[in-house]
Amino acid sequence: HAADALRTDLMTITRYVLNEQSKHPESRGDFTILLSHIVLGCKFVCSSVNKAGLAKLIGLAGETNVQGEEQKKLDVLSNDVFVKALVSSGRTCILVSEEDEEATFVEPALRGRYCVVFDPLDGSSNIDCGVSIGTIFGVYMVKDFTEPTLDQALQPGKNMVAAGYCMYGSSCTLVLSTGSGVNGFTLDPSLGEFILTHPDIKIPKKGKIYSVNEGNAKNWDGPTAKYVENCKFPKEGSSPKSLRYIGSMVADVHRTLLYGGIFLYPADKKSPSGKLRVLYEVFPMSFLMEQAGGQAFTGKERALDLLPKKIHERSPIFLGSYDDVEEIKALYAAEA
Ligand code: AHM
Ligand code: MG
Repeated sequence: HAADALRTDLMTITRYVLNEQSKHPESRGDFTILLSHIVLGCKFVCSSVNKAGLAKLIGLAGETNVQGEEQKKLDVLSNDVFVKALVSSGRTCILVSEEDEEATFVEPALRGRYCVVFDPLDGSSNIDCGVSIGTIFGVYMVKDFTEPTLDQALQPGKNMVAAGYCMYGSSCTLVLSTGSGVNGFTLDPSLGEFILTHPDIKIPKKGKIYSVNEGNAKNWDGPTAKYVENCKFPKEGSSPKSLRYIGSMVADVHRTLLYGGIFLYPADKKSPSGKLRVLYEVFPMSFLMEQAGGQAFTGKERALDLLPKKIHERSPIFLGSYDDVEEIKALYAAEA
């Protein structure tokens, strides 16, 4: 009985990654260990996010510390947990977090061969009203980790060995790619384990949804404006697309991945490089999109080809279903 097997033969995320690794004889289990520390961070943030609305009301432990200081903000707390979990894994040498201005270089005794770039809690404007937020991460391999330097964190996205996000939504979902497809895992709160629920995610080739902050429209460039115009007033014979915009990249990208369509955070006159950060927002999401059969484009080039010069650099981004991104690429090509 297939259904019974699913209920009793649980494919946890650790088991899944161990299986994957056994295909690579050179692998020493380092990635599995690193991932289990990332997963720990996600579980912690999930539990904090779930309690966030109650913290003020019932005075959860930790709300005020012994010195009577106010509870740390959720994004700062999440960052502290991720940094400590990653350092203590003994598998990282450089960490780049949205929350920290400078990169963290791990002390020699705890160094390992991975560089992790992450946004511990993205979607800050949605925290206080209980709307979905998420964690985004990307992993690079560092050649010489005994002497880590900043440029080892400044590699193009195509060099990533893994990328993923965890969405704190109606359920807690972790989506991961280690470079051979995309898989989704859902946290079973009673077990405290992520279970494979969305094997081998493929994004529909074409979608019916576009996702963008249209409030910026007056400052858009020609191709972006034309694209969105086409979504609303398509050529005769095709129907208009639906607009969905949460304002949490993880939630907007997750929906795009599952339902198809396009997510845009374009450049505009006020922010000529857009808003989203290359290393820990644009790259991991672009990596997942390509692995799921979609595309990610900056308005000039394939997003994963970008070579960032600074750790907090921004880039415009258009990502999603293959055909939909093809359309915006054509509009930019026509203008060039
Ligand atoms: P944040 O890092 O301050 O949370 O900002 C990133 C978020 C993304 O999750 C989302 O895609 C975007 O900002 C929404 O921006 P806007 O409010 O300009 O539409
Ligand atoms: Mg962010």
